[in-house]
Parts: sequence; C-alpha cells; structure tokens
Amino acid sequence: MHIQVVIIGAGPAGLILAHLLQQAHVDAIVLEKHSREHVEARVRAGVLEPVTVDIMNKLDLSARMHREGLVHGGTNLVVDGAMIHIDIAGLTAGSAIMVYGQSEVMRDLAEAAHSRGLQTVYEAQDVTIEGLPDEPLIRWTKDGVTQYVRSDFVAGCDGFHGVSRASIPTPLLRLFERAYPFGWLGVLSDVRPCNEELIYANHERGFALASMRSPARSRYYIQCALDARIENWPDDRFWDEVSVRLGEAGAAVTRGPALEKSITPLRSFVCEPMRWGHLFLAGDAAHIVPPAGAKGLNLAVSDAIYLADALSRYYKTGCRAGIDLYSQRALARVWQAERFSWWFTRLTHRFPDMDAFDRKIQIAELDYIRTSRAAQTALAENYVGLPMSVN
Ligand code: FAS
Ligand code: PHB
Repeated sequence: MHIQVVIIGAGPAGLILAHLLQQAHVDAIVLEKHSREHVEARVRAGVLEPVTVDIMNKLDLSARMHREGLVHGGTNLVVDGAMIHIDIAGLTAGSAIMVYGQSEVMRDLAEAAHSRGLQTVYEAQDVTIEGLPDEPLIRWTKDGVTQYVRSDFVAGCDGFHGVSRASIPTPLLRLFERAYPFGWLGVLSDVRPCNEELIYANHERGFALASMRSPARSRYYIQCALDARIENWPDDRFWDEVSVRLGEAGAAVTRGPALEKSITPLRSFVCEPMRWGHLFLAGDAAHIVPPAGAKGLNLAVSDAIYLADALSRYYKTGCRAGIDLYSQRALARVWQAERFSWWFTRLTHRFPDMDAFDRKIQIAELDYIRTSRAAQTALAENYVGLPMSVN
C-alpha cells in the first residue's frame, strides 16, 4: 500500500495537519498509539493564540469553541500581591486570546476527523519508520496484526517522547536544551475562577497561575520542587498555597475537590533541523517550551500550518521550495516563542539559586512593565503570538 503522507501522532500537530492536507486533497493517514479517549482526557494547554483560532475557523472546526470558549482581551501579573493589568487588545490593535482547553480542541479535531473520513488509526502500536531518509516505509501493529505502508513523506507529530526524532541519526541533529529547577503542580476543579482573566503571580514563595476552562471550571498551577510528589499535596495544602501566592486575588479563590492533579517538569528544548529527507518534525517532537508563555499547543499548530502549506504546494505544483524551506520557516517562529517562554518564566518564577540581587532585578523589571507602555506592548504582542512569516 502507498500513501502520500503518513502522520505519526494524533495530538494538535497531527490532527491540524491531517485536516489541512485533506482540505488540499493530499492523501494522509494518522497513526496514534493511544486511544482517542486517552488523547482527549489529557489535561494540558488552556490558551489559544489568534493563529490557532483562525485555522480552526478556516477548517470549519470552531463552532463549539466560539460557543464555549472565553475571549480575553487582557491578562494580569501579580507581584508580591499587587496586580498589573496588561491590556492585550489595547496594545495589539485588538488581538485577544481564546481560553479553550486542549482537551476540547482535541475533541473537536477528532470528531471532525471521524465525520470527514480522515484515516486515523488509534491504538497503533510499535510504529517504526524504515527506509529513511528518502523512501519511508512505516510499520505498526493494530489488534495484533502488523501492517505497513510506503509513503512519499512522514510527519513526525508524535511529541517529545515519540519515535520520529529518535529515527534521525543523532550526528545530524543540533539539540538545544534548558531544564528548569522546578515543576508545575496543576489542579483542575469545578469551581468558579477567582478572576475574569488569567493571573500570573510572582511571589516570594514561588510562581502561581490562576487560569480556567469555563465560568464554572478553574485551572490553577503552582511552581513546585522537582522532587514534589502528588501525595504530599492534599487539596487543602494546594488551596492554601495558591491563595497566598495570588495576593489580593487569593481572597477570591473558591476551593473544591481536585478533578485532576498533576506535576509537569519544565524544559526548553529545540531540535534542529526539523527535517531529515522525507521525514518532517512538527510540534513537541521538535521543541518544548515552559508552559508559562502558553506557547506549546500554539507552536504545534503553526508548525502544522507551515508543513501543510509546503506539502500542498509540492503536490499541486511539484515545487519543492516550501518543503526545503519548512524547517527554517518553522524554526524562526519556534525560537521567538522559546525566547518569550524562557523570558516570561525567568520573570515570574523563583529560581533556587536566585540571590538578593537577582530578586531585585526581577522586581525592577516587573516595575518597568508596570510603568511602561512599550514594555507592556512587547509582552502583549509576544503573548498573543507573533504573525506567521509570509515569506
Ligand atoms: P502531543 O504530545 O500533544 O501529541 C503527540 C501524540 O503522539 C500523542 O497523542 C502521543 O500519544 C502520540 N505518540 C507518541 N509516540 C507515538 C508513537 N511512537 N506512535 C504513535 N503515536 C505516538 N502547553 C501549553 O501551551 N500550556 C500548558 O499548560 C501545557 N501543559 C502541558 C502539560 C503536560 C503534562 C504536557 C506533557 C504538555 C503541556 N503543554 C502545555 C504542552 C502541550 O500542550 C504540547 O505543546 C502540545 O500537546 C503539543 O502538541 P503535539 O506536538 O501534537 O504533541
Ligand atoms: C492553562 O490554562 O492550562 C494555562 C494557561 C496559560 C498558561 C499555561 C497554562 O500560560
């Protein structure tokens, strides 16, 4: 069997790419190792940039997002209790973020993939990629039966721990990494949010984030030690800590049972190039950002847009320029998001090795942001996401 494109992974990168290729009449198949329920149950990102909202609109996948999502024209920083409002819309000629959980995005993408007849194989085990770099042969096992397909191209959308990046000889790759000396402890709870918009708090005791999924469902995070364990964070201890760190807004925190509680390690990571012959990497398979900048999901989407454009142009015109430029174009946007996510993490978190001088510098930068329209504009335009390059 031969197919034009095999997509490994049915996360945001994989399914956005699959929908875009179908729209361009390019034949593709998606191979996902977990069940659809497992993918949709993962509690991850919560903030969509305009680029992500626009592509969901273009794919006619955004009806429920516009019904249930929350449009935010601003966000907030809290520094040792005092609030700084960032007027995102006012500083970026009307741009806004959409608060709509990744679980909901995945449900919308998967439901439409099914109804539109996108070939998606869930619980595809032991996916391997042979024949690289130029003649891909992909094998997998489904219900105990081994299957294989030859393809023109492979899109590795299989996340940080996937098989795609691991299929590229290490000497061909340049890897860039920064591991952070802390993690995020996240709680999902069916309680009303403590504030209309998100709050990013820098507190002596550590970072906290007040986010949400709906007017009745909150998502909170606190910075935690690398060796933190869920069992040492009963709900009451979490609610006490997040309330202290949120300062004045903490008084409005409504407590409730944790529906989900998880610890995520933080890292910055980039793999260059995002291509080897006929294999392309997209999303977390190629890069990871610390979640403070709300970039992970949105970068996966922008990679998929670049890759779909490149492959569609090739099949339509035979022109390989988009394919040959894909890695360079995607990486230009990736590094901008990496820089912002690194900068915003350093601005808002307490690093164990920070001394009194470091803390003073952090407070001075936050005071500068409080008083400078230029500083707030720079934060706002990076937070909503820089324009897709149009070269
Ligand atoms: P994904 O990891 O979403 O999807 C890859 C898919 O490939 C998965 O479904 C996986 O099952 C599949 N796969 C892996 N190996 C395979 C194989 N060998 N064969 C077949 N399939 C395979 N981002 C934010 O912006 N904000 C957040 O708050 C946030 N929180 C996060 C919390 C956690 C615990 C994690 C892990 C990530 C978080 N992220 C967050 C980042 C996250 O949203 C990712 O950036 C986003 O899911 C990236 O999408 P994909 O690149 O599609 O990768
Ligand atoms: C979330 O709601 O999960 C979320 C929101 C903003 C971030 C990170 C995570 O920066």
